[in-house]
Amino acid sequence: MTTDAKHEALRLGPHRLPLDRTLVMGILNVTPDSFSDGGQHLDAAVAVARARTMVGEGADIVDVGGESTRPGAPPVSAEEELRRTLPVIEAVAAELRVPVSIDTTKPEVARRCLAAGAVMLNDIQGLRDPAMIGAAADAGAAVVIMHMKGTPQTMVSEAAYDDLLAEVREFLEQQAAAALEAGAQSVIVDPGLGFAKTAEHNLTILNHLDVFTSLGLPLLVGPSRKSFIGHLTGRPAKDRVAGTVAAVTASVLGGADVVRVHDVGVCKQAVLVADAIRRA
Ligand code: HH2
Repeated sequence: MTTDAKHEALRLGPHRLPLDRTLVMGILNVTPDSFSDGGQHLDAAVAVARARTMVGEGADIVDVGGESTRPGAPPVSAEEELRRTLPVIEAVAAELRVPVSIDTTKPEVARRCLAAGAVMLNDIQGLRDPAMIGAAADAGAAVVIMHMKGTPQTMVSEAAYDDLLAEVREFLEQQAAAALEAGAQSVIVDPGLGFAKTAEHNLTILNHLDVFTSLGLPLLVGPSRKSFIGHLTGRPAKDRVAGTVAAVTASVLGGADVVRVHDVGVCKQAVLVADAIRRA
C-alpha cells in the first residue's frame, strides 16, 4: 500500500463525508453492560432518541453496538446482539440523515445490520475473521479496522509489545490492504486505544499519531471516557468528560479524521476549535 494515498472523503453507501474537517462519530451502546453507559439505551425508543440528540449536537456518524467490549465482558450471542441492534439501526437509518455504523465482530450481525441500513462496519477485531471483509465488501460498506490483540476476555494480559507503534501500524497496514483488495469501499484505520494497551501505551499512541496518518488512510481515534483518563485523573467513567476533551483535542491536532465519542455536544465544540487550529 502506498503511504501517501489521498483520502478526500469517506464513502459510506450513498453518503459522502468530505474529510476537510475532523468528523465526530457518536457512540450508541444498546447494551446492559458497556463500561460507561451500560443500560442507558437498551430500550429501542430510548436509543433512537439518543441518536436524534447526538445528531442534533453535531454527530456526523452514529455507531451502534450491541455487545460490550470492556475488559472481561461476557460474550453475547449473534441472536441477542441482533435483537438489540437491528430495530435501532432500522429506525435511525430511516429517520436520520447521518450514516449509521455497526460495531460488531460477528459476520452474521454485520451482514444483517448492513442489509438493514448500516453503511459502515466497525470491527474491533480488525477484520481478523475473513468473513467480515466479505460482509463489508458485498454490502459496499465502509470499514473501520481497529487494532487489538486477543479478545476482551484476554486482552489485558496481552498488553505487551517489542515495538508498540510498529506492531500496531503493521497490523493496520496488512488488514487495510486485504480489505481494499476485497473491494471494501472506504477503509479507516484505528490504533485501538484501551484494547490490549496499558495507560502508557495509549499515551504513546496519542503522542505519535503521525505513525498512523503516514499510512495514507483515514484515521479514527476513540479515547472517550477510557480508563487511561481515569488512571491520570482518578475520575470514574461517567466523570471523564473534561479528560476526554483533552484527549480528543490531542487526537485532532495529531491528525485524526474521525473521533469516536459518547459526549457529542462538548466534544464537537473541542473538535471545531482544535480542527481550526490544526488547519490554520
Ligand atoms: N472503543 C470501544 C468500542 N468500539 N471501536 C473503535 N473503532 N474504536 C474504539 O476505540 C472503540 C470501538 C469501547 O468503548 P464503548 O463502546 O463505549 O464501550 P463498550 O465496549 O463497553 O460498549
